Amino acid sequence: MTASGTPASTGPASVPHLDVDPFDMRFFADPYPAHQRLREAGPVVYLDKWNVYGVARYAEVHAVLNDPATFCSSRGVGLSDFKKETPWRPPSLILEADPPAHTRTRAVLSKVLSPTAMKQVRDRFAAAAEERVDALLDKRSFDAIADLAEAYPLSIFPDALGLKPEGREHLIPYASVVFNAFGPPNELRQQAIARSAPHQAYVAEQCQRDNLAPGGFGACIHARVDDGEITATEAPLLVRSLLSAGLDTTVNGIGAAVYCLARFPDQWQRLRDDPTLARNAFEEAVRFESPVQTFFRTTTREVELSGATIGEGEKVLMFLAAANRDPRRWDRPDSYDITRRTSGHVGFGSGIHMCVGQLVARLEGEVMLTALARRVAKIEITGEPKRRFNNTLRGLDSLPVTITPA
Ligand code: OVV
Repeated sequence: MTASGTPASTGPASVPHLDVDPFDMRFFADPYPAHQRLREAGPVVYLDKWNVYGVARYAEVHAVLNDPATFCSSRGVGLSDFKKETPWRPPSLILEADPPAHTRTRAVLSKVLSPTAMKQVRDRFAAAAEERVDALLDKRSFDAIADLAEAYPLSIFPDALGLKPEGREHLIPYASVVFNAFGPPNELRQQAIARSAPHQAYVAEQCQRDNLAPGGFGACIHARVDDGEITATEAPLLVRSLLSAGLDTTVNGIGAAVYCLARFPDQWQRLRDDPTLARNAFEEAVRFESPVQTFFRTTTREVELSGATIGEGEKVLMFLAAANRDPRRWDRPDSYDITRRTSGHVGFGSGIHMCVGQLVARLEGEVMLTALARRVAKIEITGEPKRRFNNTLRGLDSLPVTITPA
């Protein structure tokens, strides 16, 4: 049956067919009514626009994420099936890999971004957050995206990686290409890839061992070559993963948190009253806005999922953002509540591929929200927020605000 109740004429029977295009500008402008339709249509749906299965309920998104043998990543986590199409760039050795290949590369990045590594950078990250907030308090009125959500991660993450100062303007554009490329061959993806050459050239060069400062995350990855954990060919590609996934994601995570706190003054007041809530306020923003909206998996065999039969070699689109607001899983899912028990949200994924950089993201979010809570009395939105359109990332292009000192 289609969502309108008529029998489907093509495609798999027994699952509801929907005509929604989750990569359309109108969808991005307000995804929530469509997320509800997707969840309500059934546990598994079929999207005729792109010929893929979809899961939007928490239980099924969680189940797919936690069965990586059936729902694999090595055929790509975008719409493109690497078994049928040549990837636009050499595949990621961690994101686009399955066990056993994934296990070793994951262990390397997991160690490089470990709790111990966070201890080493914490004071620097916190001082930079305080400096940024002080500079913004001098301005009073600014763009919370360019001047805060982008400026703060740009002031710490490239240095933490060990990148040279020149060419850093390529970092966000490169990540934007990466996340657009997970989508279907729409205008966003095609334009992004068409213009990607200078960004790709920059990134490839910076991933080389000689271009990464000692002590940084990049040098730490290359150091694993010396004890034989990875090869000299693998190291630059693992550095590439940090350049791909480490910056634009936190830009949109911090942007989401500031946008939430600016829109919901009662939650801002609670954070001011108790700045130790900063880490959970950030986590709740990741649940509420889901900066990474979707990922795909590919089935390695015929599988039954919640009564639906999915054949081998099918793409399954996971709506992380819809799962994070599924009323079957969350009380008052559409409320931003900084004291909510956020654990279990899938904004960072779940299972063996769950965000390997999550401690970096949380550290950045925590220290920035702590600095804001301690120094700022009020955040007011003073102009129309503008949305940034990307096939995978959800966030704003601009958010005009005025802040008042505490
Ligand atoms: C999670 C993620 C997003 C984008 C790129 C990569 C990972 C990568 O490993 O390159």
